[in-house]
Amino acid sequence: MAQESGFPAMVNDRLLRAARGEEVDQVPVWVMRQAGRYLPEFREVRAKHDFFTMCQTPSLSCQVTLQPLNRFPLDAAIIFSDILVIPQALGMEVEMRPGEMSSSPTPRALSLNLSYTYHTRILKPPNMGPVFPSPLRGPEDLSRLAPPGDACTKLQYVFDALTLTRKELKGKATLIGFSGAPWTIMAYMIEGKGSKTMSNAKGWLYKHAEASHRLLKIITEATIHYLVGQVKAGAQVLQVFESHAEHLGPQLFRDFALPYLKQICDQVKEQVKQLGLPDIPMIVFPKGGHYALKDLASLKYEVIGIDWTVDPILARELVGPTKVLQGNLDPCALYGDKKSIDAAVKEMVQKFGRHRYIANLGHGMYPDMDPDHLAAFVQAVQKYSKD
Ligand code: 1CP
Repeated sequence: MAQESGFPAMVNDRLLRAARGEEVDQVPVWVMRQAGRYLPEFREVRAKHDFFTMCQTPSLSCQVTLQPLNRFPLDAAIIFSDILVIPQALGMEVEMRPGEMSSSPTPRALSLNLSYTYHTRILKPPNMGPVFPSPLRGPEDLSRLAPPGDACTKLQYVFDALTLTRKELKGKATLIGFSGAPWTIMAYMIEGKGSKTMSNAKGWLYKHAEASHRLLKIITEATIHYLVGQVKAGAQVLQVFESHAEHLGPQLFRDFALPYLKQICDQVKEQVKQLGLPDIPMIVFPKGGHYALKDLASLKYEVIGIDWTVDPILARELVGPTKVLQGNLDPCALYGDKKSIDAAVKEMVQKFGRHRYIANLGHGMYPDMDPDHLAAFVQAVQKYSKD
């Protein structure tokens, strides 16, 4: 097995093989947000540290990245970080604040940060969300941003976390690095937080098209440096999250998302080649972007992630026979009992088929999900996907 120097030999390269379109003994599986608040051991670490301190401390990032792998036989680890480290590196302030509560916990319960049960759902863990105290208000604010070429010097902590985690994984699973896609990052920089409509950010696309492209170029340049740095540091697969594709639609996507996603894939692959490193499989995940699957299949990303709103059979028709698909169980299916999870996974695996497929949820884990139900998901994938 080809091996870059300095890292342990791969004991399990199932996900890497599947991402390259090679045959595998069983379908590889990992899930988005597999490290997070649904795990008590994560909440324990998180109670002691601020979210971005965790991202910025390689030993903590490595520790929580490995937590789900200590519980479940997953084929990949995704480095614990956030897509919003790019706006931070471009000079913007981002805080993680408690957001909407799904029930109303008492302040005391919140300060204890632990008193809820999965079965009675007396209290759900608080959702935390990113907030930019000073979002971009208009094109004139672009002058506030640091040069994209310098941004990566501030992200050495992510590279250090990747190198440490790759060593600690001991070849038992593939290490995934990631970034946000330019439109998704732009949306946060302008909205200042999550938004149902993204109307401020979309307003820019219609009112300030030229400035929107300038901003997207800045983010794209920083992201290319960042992803190449991740590969140098030990990432074996890269996922680009276009989490807010649902807000665009075919034409806006073609104008403001696709060219930048293309540039990222082409440039990262080219620069990795120039560095003499092995070609790196890349995944693009356009959440809510069912309308863009055919366009995305024209890019060089080996893997296309789909959410649960797309039927796997239709997705296969749209992307053609050679792309690898990743996804796509509705995360909320994990609220069902283990029998229903098993049945849903059986149907999912049957629809995708066993090859050119990476099993995942259609989006991330939620904080109030039962880890045992994720175990049932992983077990079912393995049960129904063996050759
Ligand atoms: O296990 C893993 O998946 C690795 C860690 C990871 C990843 C890949 C985190 C930790 N964030 C991300 C990516 C990320 N961050 C995305 C893309 C994936 C997606 O679509 O969900 C997005 C959109 C963000 C931005 C973000 N960060 C949000 C969404 C806000 C919104 O309303 O739009 C939230 C809630 C966060 C915080 C966050 N990031 C990660 C965790 C564990 C958390 C929860 C906060 C905490 O624990 O305090």
